Amino acid sequence: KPIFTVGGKSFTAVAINTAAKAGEWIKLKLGAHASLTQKSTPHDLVTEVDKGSETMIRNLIKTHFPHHSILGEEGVAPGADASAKALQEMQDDEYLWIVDPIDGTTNFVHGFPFFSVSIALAHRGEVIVGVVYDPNRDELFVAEKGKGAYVKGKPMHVSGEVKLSDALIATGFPADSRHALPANMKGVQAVAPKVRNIRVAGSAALHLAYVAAGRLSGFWEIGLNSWDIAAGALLVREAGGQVTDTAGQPYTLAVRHVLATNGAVHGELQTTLAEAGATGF
Ligand code: 2AM
Ligand code: CA
Ligand code: CA
Ligand code: CA
Repeated sequence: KPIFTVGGKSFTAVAINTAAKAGEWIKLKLGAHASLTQKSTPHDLVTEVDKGSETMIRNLIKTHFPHHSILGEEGVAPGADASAKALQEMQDDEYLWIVDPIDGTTNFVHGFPFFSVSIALAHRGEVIVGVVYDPNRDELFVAEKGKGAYVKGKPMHVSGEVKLSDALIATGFPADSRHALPANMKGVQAVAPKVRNIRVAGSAALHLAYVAAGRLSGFWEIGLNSWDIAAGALLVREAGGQVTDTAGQPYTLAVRHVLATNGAVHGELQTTLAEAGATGF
């Protein structure tokens, strides 16, 4: 079934095995009081487990595809500028793996069981494989471009709500909240009265996987990086949903303000964010 192969080796199989191995290891480390360091701010944390997971993922990918490029969160200096620059330098590479070794580090640190491993493979800037693994529920979300999206091997599809008033919408407050918080508050204030309810669970990649699986009608978050979004964006698209930036422009790897929905509520949610001045900061 997997289509994208080199020398008989499936990209997707490597992505799946790598995410599963890293995720199982992370779960073993949960509650083990990994040593904690601050990155850019007191809200921006990294643990030895983030770094260990990224090293494991890099080594596994390199074993199979030594000539591919790898962009991973913990391999880049903290801050949006360094992240954008690293992406810019690598985004035109033939094969680029985009890795978030733990998406939801704050949750991991607190033992709140909502975090994931996110691995995407881009071919000349276009995502062709996306895998998000939730070790707490042992749920693996997989998509290949043009081949659909799957959770635990079963096809998944976005939800059917057509009205915002029937929609369950997630958002996120990235650790860079000093800059993003005013827009976050404006967004929540405008969206909350129009939807069934809002969730803020702390892993952008897993929120996107939940949109793909039909468990959320939509998700938006501003101030993210390529590794938070790349795999999840393909999941949503291949599950029949829509992914743009918060201004409604097409998704690319450079998008930092993301809007992903079941498609039906996309326009209304985008307009609501735009009218509230909540599409960025
Ligand atoms: P992380 O856990 O991999 O850091 C939560 O709202 C989302 O924001 C998570 O996906 C989280 O990813 C991300 N995030 C955390 N700190 C961030 C920062 N300083 N800048 C941008 N995004 C961040
Ligand atoms: Ca982080
Ligand atoms: Ca992340
Ligand atoms: Ca991370």
